[in-house]
Amino acid sequence: MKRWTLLTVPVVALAAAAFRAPPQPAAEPAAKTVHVEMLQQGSRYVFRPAGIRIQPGDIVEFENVSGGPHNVQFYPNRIPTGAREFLNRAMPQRQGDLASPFFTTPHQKYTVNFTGAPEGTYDYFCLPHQALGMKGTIIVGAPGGPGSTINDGEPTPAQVPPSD
Ligand SMILES: [Cu+2]
Repeated sequence: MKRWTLLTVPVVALAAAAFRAPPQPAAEPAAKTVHVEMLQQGSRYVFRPAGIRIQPGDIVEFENVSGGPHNVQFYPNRIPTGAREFLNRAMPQRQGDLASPFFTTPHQKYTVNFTGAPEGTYDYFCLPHQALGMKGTIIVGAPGGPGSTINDGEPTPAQVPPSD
């Protein structure tokens, strides 16, 4: 009987230690890359999907698929507070306020890293095709601010600003 006891005690001690181990902190959700195509569909020019929802830290990758040149340009009055300064730092090779360069190379990609982005709703458009309705919405975290809201993945038509 003594032999069994000697064997059992260390096993019980190990098991107890395992139960006392502090719980692992909840893992941060891994950053993801969300792909948005810029394309021509017949006489229409679209971002597809036109509405996406991401978390701060995610990356949005735009791809010039067809119908270019396209660009990505955010509305200065339809983004969250602080987002203008953020985007003007985060957008590579800007050609102006909140404006990406024009994409002329087929399958050219343009990425915007939303690490540190203010949460809220970001509305944007393609300058060459703005009048044709080429517009999109990115919700970072929770929707908010003066931008539109996503309705079935599309900006609500009533909330799309009139073209100038
Ligand atoms: Cu376009």
